[in-house]
Amino acid sequence: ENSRIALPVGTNLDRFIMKNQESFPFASGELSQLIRDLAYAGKVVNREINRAGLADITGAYGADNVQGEAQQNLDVAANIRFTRALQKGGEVAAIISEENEDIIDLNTPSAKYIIAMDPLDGSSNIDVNVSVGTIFSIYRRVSPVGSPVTMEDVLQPGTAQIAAGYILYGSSTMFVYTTGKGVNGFTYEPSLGEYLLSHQNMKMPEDGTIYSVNEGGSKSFPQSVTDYIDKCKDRGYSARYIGSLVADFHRNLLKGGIYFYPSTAKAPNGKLRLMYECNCLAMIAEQAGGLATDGKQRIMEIQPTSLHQRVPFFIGSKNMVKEASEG
Ligand code: AHM
Ligand code: MG
Repeated sequence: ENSRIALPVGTNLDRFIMKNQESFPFASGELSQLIRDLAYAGKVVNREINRAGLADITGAYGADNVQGEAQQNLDVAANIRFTRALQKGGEVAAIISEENEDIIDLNTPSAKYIIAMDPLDGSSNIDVNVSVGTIFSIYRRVSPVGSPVTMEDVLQPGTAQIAAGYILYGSSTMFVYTTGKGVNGFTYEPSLGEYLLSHQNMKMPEDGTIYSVNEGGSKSFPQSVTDYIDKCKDRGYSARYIGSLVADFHRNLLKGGIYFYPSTAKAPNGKLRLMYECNCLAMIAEQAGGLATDGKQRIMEIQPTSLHQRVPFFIGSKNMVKEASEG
């Protein structure tokens, strides 16, 4: 099932991509370049995050993003960094981003790929020095190359992702991605400026003892969800909630656990966005042996109808997600 070439721990990301590109589903050189562009922009964003407490770039930007949330300077900076890197790289026809209401058409009609991304998720955590992340999905456009990008190109279900990944700006910075042949994690070595292979062929434990949910909303959770939380408590599970999706997911990926954000009175469809938060992590989870649902159906099979649509989200260790989703 995992046909990747085994490479020693410490192999750098560029070499890893090069050695494995023959197993990519499509024109390999272009997808390789695209992943390198994302990784590079991640280094730049990492540098800016590390300086956030020093440089005059923290705090509210004075504008709201499309969801009406206070936008932080670093959200804007990260959005610009990634967009610019992808524009220069030339492999991407369009981007959908949490920070932009409409499709960002890069005016490169001969490019084959579409990116959905949240350039800086959990950014309200930056001012308090807590981990944040970048989330990305890569699709191949469905309309003919050379023609203008269409809504159909961007509104593809998660099952159509050809690659997905995240960057976690944590106590170490990590780049974790999949092209559909397992999940590999690279840790950033800042003095070398390189991501080094540190977590090969990551597998999520099928069971776990961690549950991650903002229980402050539990008065309006569906009954099935409060029942599940009670079961977690009866079993003495640990509650862990950072409030940064990538960080919460990453911990559960390594240790075994479940993250969920169900519907609430405040957020009737849940809070998280299907296109650039849920699908990506769902692909990583499934590639690592885990599962992701909206409480009923597999996240990756949901046909998206709008760019910023929200869904209830249950993700993590297979058996835990099954139990929480059964209702
Ligand atoms: P954001 O995209 O505005 O940063 O919101 C997403 C974040 C996730 O990282 C996190 O899991 C969730 O919102 C936390 O929400 P809450 O504060 O309601 O628990
Ligand atoms: Mg987000």
